Amino acid sequence: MNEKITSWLGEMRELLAPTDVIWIDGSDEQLAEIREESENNGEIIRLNSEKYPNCYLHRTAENDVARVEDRTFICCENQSDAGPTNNWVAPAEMYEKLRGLYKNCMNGKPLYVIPFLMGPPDSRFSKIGIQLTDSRYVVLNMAIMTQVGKVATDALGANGDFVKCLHATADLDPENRYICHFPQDNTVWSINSAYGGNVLLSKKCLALRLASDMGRREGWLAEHMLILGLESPSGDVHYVAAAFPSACGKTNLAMLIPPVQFPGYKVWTVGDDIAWIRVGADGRLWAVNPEAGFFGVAPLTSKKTNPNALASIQKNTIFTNVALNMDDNTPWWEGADTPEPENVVDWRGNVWQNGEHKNSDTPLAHPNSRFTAPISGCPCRSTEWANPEGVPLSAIIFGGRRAKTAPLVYEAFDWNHGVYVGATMASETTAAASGAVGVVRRDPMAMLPFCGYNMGDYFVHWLNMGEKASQPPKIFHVNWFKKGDDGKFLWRGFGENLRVLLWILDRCTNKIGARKSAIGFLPNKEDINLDGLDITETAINELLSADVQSWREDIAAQRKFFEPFGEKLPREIAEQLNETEKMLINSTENVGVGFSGEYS
Ligand code: SAT
Ligand code: MN
Repeated sequence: MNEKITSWLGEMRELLAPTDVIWIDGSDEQLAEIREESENNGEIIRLNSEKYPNCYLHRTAENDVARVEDRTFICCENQSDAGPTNNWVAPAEMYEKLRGLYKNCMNGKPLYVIPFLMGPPDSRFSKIGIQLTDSRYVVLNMAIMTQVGKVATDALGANGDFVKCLHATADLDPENRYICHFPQDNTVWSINSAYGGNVLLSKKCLALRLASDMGRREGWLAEHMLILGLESPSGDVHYVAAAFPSACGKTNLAMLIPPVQFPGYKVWTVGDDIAWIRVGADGRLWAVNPEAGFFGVAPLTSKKTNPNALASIQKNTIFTNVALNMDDNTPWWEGADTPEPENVVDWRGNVWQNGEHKNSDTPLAHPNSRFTAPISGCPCRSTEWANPEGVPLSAIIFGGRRAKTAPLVYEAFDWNHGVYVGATMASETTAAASGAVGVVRRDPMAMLPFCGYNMGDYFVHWLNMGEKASQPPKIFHVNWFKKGDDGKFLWRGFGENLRVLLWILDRCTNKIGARKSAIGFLPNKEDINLDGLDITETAINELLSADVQSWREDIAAQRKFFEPFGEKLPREIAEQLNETEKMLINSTENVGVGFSGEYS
């Protein structure tokens, strides 16, 4: 037994006062037993065993349905190390406050101890955590999202280090809900929530907030990115990592099915949410997905939008806050393939019979309802998921939801310009976090809620990674969500996004040119394959250009966002911003952004 575990566990037992301690060994028998207990206690509902074998539904408290960014803290010694975008409290003060809340909170309940491994076994990328929790729902989710039990304890050995993760449901009091990170102690403490990213501490807490900080110290990156492999008809596979904010389509892009006009192309999913990225011996960037499952957004998942995700969630899946079709005991959500059920229980547990919900405009499934499904059940999973070396990246893509400003796709001039493009990303907010939806906010590299240290230092670290990599990937920006004057999306998205991925890879392999503009390289229209796509000339022109006026306004917003970083904002980023502004001033209003006619 690893002594560090014994002493930590002793201390935690004393604090939490559970009745019992149960080690999760990862065996099917043990997990089946926990599922049965949860079912008997009403914590999960077993779904139709024929249509959805080994699938369950769980409902959270109504006030506990998304990440809570305002209750999430980085507790390092100096506030300046957390930076202006993180909530901060000094570690001693936060520990003391939380100890009061945790004191005896597991009275009458067992404590589950979940050793978990993130990343392929025997890989320099991988990390180990141990999560303590009183929630069986958390145990069952962690067993899907990570590799739990023996595989983790074996990797840990007698002396290995691990991230100490503590979660307690307590009484779900939103006023005392805290998600706290202590980077100096490799520790996460979460209390008074039982929802997703707040409590599956492997995910945003370890794999992004703490890992980003470890990555800075150890020379690698922990990013909020999907990883996919795009296979061409000749059989070559190129890998791409893409960062979009939560609920902006990472899972859909990672599992894309090419349109019929592209026979022989195939997308392989390595990951849908998180990438750990290191410089390889060959000077390229190599990435692994540290997770073993998907925690995806259910609404709008259908045969049309994402058949691979749909296939992945037919078995061994936990659904959270979706609706329940009472007639056949199956899950349902807005945007599903089947029509709204006549007799249905909504995500809150309210029953609607004989079609009576059809007169209501409240959604049946929560907009942030989720599925937790193992990657092993995904028809397009990449065999490279388990490769201890990871996969080499040809391109990095940033993107967000922007109704107006950003074009469908553009390419950064070089690595440093790409870091500036990532640092100035913005997106309309979604239901994945509590708070207003649809408001544009700046979200650098889609990491605003997940960077565990000062984002100014984070930009420096990104710039340094480009220096260390002699063959860094090219950097791009995409926006699937641009709207026309009629308020409708200009681009169909989903499978059609392959057309953009192919343009990106053609740029990476230097097959085609592009137009140089103030914001980056824009595609020549003829280089994006639009075969069989029903799209007007006006729409495509609109998609492939950017409006100078709204970019100038965006520059002002970028400056405002960077202000609080003060000295921490790297000079390179400030210079890129000034340079872009200058080029925009020289651009004429009518021709879009600086169509200088230059080619690259
Ligand atoms: O709830 S999670 O943080 O895991 C999902 C997300 O916001 O990306
Ligand atoms: Mn995410």
